[in-house]
Parts: sequence; C-alpha cells; structure tokens
Amino acid sequence: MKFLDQAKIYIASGKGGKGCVSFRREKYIEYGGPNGGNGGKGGDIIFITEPNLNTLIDFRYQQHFKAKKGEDGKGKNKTGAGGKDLVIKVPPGTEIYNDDKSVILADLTKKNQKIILAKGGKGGMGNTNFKSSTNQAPRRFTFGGEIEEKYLWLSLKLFADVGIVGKPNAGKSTLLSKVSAATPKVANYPFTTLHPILGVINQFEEEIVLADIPGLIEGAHEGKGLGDQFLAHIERCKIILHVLDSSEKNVLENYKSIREELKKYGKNLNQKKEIIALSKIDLIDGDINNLSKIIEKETNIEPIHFSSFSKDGLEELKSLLFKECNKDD
Ligand SMILES: Nc1nc2c(ncn2[C@@H]2O[C@H](COP(=O)(O)OP(=O)(O)OP(=O)(O)O)[C@@H](O)[C@H]2O)c(=O)[nH]1
Ligand SMILES: [Mg+2]
Repeated sequence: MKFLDQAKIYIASGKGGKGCVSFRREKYIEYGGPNGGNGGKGGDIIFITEPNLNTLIDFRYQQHFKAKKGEDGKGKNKTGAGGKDLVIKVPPGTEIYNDDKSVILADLTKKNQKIILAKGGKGGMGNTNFKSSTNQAPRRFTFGGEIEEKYLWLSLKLFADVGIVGKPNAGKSTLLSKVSAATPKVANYPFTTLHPILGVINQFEEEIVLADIPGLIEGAHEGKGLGDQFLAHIERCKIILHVLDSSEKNVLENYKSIREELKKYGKNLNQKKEIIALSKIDLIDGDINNLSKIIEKETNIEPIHFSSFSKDGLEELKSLLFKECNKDD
C-alpha cells in the first residue's frame, strides 16, 4: 500500500432547509391557520478513526467533501428531512489542522474516535412558528442556516508501540517481516524502505505494533538521504528499537550517528526507552559478546543480538519488546 502522511482537503457541511409558508385548506374552513413546517438540518462533516487504515492515501484521490442539504419544510407541518451527514474515515494518529496549519483542531488518537468539524445549518422555521394572537395568518418564515466550510490539513503520525530505527541496510525490514505478518520490501541496497510500514506481533493474547521507517544517515535532520521526515512517526512510540548491523566495521560509530540524528530531531526522541539490537549475527565469525561489551560500555544498555536468517535471538527480542511495552514508566 502506498503511504501518504499529509493531505489538504476542503469540507462543507450542508445548508439547512428553509421553512415553509403554507395554510390549512380544508373543506368548509375558509381561513385555515398556518401549517408550514420547519426545514431540515443540514448534514454535518464528521471525522471518525478507522483502525484498519494507516495512510492518508485516499485523500490523494478525493479532496472535496460536502454533506447534504436539509430538505425544505412542507405543508401540513411537515419538517423537512435532515441532510445526510458525511463521515470521513481517517487512520488513528491523524491530527487535523486549520488551513495554514497554525491551529490544531483535533488529535484523533483512539479507535473509533469521532469529531464534528463542520456543523450543518439549522433548519429554517415554517410560518406555523410565527402565529400569534395578533397575526393568525403569518407569511413569515426563515431560511435555513448557512453551510460551514473550510480547508483543513490532515497530518498522520502513525501509532506504533515500537519504532525501528537504524542505518539503511541494517536489516530493519527483514526483522519486521520475520516477527510479524508484514511484508516490507527487502533488498541489499540502502533506502529500500521508502515509507513507514507497520507490523503487528502477537504473544499470547497481546499484540504490539512495530513501525519500520526508512533508514537514517548522518545529516538526516538536514534532509540528507530520505531525511528525518519519517521520524514524526515514532514520536508517539513507547520504545525505540535501534537495529545495528553487527557485520559492519564501525558499529559503534553507526550507533552514535543515529543517536545524534535522533537528538537533533528533538521532540524527546532521544529520551525514549531504547533497545539496541545487533543484527545479522549469522555473518559474525568471532564472538558477538565482544562487540556487545563495547556497545554496552558506551551506552549502558546491554544489546540483544539476532539473525533474521538463522532466526537466532528472534524469540528473545520479541519477549523483550513485550516486556518493555507493558512497563508503565
Ligand atoms: N546475512 C544476513 N543478511 C541479512 C539479515 N537481515 C537482513 N539481511 C540482508 O541485509 C540487506 C538489507 O536488509 P533490509 O531488511 O532491507 O534492511 P533495512 O534496514 O530495512 O534497509 P532500508 O530499508 O534501506 O533502511 C538485505 O540484503 C537482507 O537480505 C540477516 O539476519 N543476516
Ligand atoms: Mg527497510
């Protein structure tokens, strides 16, 4: 599936139906009283989160959303039918901003969360409403309420428990494909992953969501490589899973340069709980523990190691992810 994490759209609620002017016409009654019904309310524009969505791609094809107008009132005191609401489905994690992105109007973080962002116009009043002792045959009515229209920016920050970061080619996507049902593209060249991909991993009755984002390089915060644009998607993760290719020469430097990018990005990414995972240990001839110790000395974090090819260490890594995600701190 394609990925899109920003979209500009136009929304307009429905206008209210106008009130009706009408008089009773019955046999033998010369002057029937007023019986003009009220207009129906216009439809609202409602946003709702749909857990199965994880991209705003649908908004590439449709940017205009208009709810239906309320029907006009009718004789015999019949109220016009309300205009149908228009429900727009967005993925959980969608933030909605005004047209110049200066004000956040909604932050839809939960499943099936709903918000009305344009209210339909009120129905107008039929002439029945204006009957009084002094005016038995009013011809007055009101028009329906106006539409509410605006441009909005939708911005998606994916919801994942764990954000996988690392250099290009570190083996992030391969790992995701082995521990979850996700099928990210894997290849032996940098920047194989061009947009974030989510994968769900299960253990007993629980599940956690992992986000695989494109690899980072030094200078990503200045836009090098694919830049840091996808780091926004791990702002909300509980844990950062830092994948380091153990078969490379400069493992520690690689580690540090990614940490530097996280720090420069800001938003407290570098304060998040981090798991360091040494990948591709099937390629290592010597003792992986030596490398582990070097990393631990520098970071105070004991790395876990794994191979997506031999599957060594995958179960341990999964268990650790569940354990850390379930911690409350
Ligand atoms: N030997 C070995 N190779 C691996 C392992 N995991 C991944 N690879 C290889 O490493 C290369 C890169 O793997 P990817 O999973 O695409 O790496 P990535 O980190 O997602 O890369 P980007 O998407 O470019 O950031 C591929 O050729 C994989 O087959 C492993 O456990 N052992
Ligand atoms: Mg990848």
